Amino acid sequence: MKADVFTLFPQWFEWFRSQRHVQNALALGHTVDAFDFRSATPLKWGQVDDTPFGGGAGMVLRVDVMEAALRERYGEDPVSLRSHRRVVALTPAGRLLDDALATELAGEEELTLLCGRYEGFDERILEHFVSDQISIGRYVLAGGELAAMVVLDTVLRKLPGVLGDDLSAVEESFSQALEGAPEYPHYTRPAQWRDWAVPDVLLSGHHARVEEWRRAQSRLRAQRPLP
Ligand code: 6GU
Repeated sequence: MKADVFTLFPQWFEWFRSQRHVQNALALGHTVDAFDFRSATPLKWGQVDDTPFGGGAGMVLRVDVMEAALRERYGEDPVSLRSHRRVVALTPAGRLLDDALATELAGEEELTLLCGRYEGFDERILEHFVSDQISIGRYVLAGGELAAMVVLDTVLRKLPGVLGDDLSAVEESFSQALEGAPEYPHYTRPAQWRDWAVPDVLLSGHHARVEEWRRAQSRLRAQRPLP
């Protein structure tokens, strides 16, 4: 996957890139590149946003600035870009990110993420340049950067070879393998700590029974969510 992030804070993504599973993805030939849309602005003084027409609080990212940044990177009219590449705007009111959406994005060869700040994007950016609007939850962050990292984190770990064991990403909470249910509980050594014992079935060496117990636990957690 070739992931491009457009942001006012490209240096934040240097930290993101240093994470182990992201490093693994990069070593496999995937890319995560951050572009500063301030560096492409056609405006004097590096301006990227402006006050909203009609008045009100905050600043709005300008459509001309976003167009210049996308044109510089892709050498084409951003209006046609979204017909052959997912161009995602991170917006609090967008489609909620879940495991199914992450799996869908992991199937893309190329991905563009646009991070807004302040009051967000000029509506014409969303209308004409963007194929998807994604939110990571119903609350407002100061900018889309952390949301972009959340999206990339969950997408990159699904790519083959990125986790130590590819099966880690198959049978986990909310996955298709568990029919969308939360994952079953895990235990490791010591088998006994204080008076807390590991469930006997996990020590039985009986694979089929372990499987059966895990499915049942997973289903139970789906019915009774954790407090
Ligand atoms: Cl994608 N962006 C911002 N600014 N806030 C958010 C969000 C995104 N998702 C939840 N809150």
